[in-house]
Amino acid sequence: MAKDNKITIYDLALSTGATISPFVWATKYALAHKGFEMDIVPGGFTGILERTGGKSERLPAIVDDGKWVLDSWGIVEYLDETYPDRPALIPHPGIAVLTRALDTWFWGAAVGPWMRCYCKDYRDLSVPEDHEYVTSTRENMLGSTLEDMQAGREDRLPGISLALEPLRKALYEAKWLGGEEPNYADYRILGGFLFTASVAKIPALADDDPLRDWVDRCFDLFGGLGRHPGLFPLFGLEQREGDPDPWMKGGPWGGQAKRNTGPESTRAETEAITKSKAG
Ligand SMILES: N[C@@H](CCC(=O)N[C@@H](CS)C(=O)NCC(=O)O)C(=O)O
Repeated sequence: MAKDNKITIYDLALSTGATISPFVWATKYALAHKGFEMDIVPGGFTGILERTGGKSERLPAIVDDGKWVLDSWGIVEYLDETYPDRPALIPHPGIAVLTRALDTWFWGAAVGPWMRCYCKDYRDLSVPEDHEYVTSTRENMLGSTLEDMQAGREDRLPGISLALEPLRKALYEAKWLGGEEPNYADYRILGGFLFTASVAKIPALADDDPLRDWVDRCFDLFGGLGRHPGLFPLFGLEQREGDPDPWMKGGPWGGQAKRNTGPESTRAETEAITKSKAG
């Protein structure tokens, strides 16, 4: 299988040449993690069915020495099953379960809301022949014109950023979502950040966001796979007067996150919560 160590992947890209689809991004990282080179079939939104010879109207799709595999999760399962001697994407079945849960939360908290903040840029950046298709399908999906949906995004971006606290918390304590090494949990979530970077004409996250270290390290993996010149800077969101902090600066995070190592470690919190209101 995988002649010359190459697997074909059907891309979904913008006029900048950058991949837009979070699923395709995650799949590119998955192929690189398995040590494969990619033979990339370029293209945008329209004509996927024709490009894939009627095999699929959604991407990613890969072809491994003539064998078609569809769906980002289907591809990950195929790669781990077919190439067990190469680094595992899902080293334990529990990682798939937790990654799906994390991914579902992340789409609701960030990818969907970011889509609504950048939907007009998304259409404008797509290749010209995609404009009409992207406009009509995304307006149907979002239930509004792209212009109306995107308007007022400056008021929404800080709250979306703040909602990413679970990821920050996880990455304060571990180098990767995979622990000591990255695995598909990292690539799956990273796909949403790369999607956003492909359309973010204004930054989504603050310069000093603690997630920046992980995002940068992920972008640098595999010879800088995430450093496509068509991507926009994700960091640089300015805090305007009245905006909430874009991330939880200094905590406190309470009992759920703080490790109890004895009374010394909880004294300040105990004092704060037992302080009489009148005093
Ligand atoms: N379950 C599929 C979802 C793939 C999917 O929805 N891809 C979108 C791009 S993000 C697509 O191909 N859209 C084509 C279109 O909108 O016409 C997977 O995980 O691969």
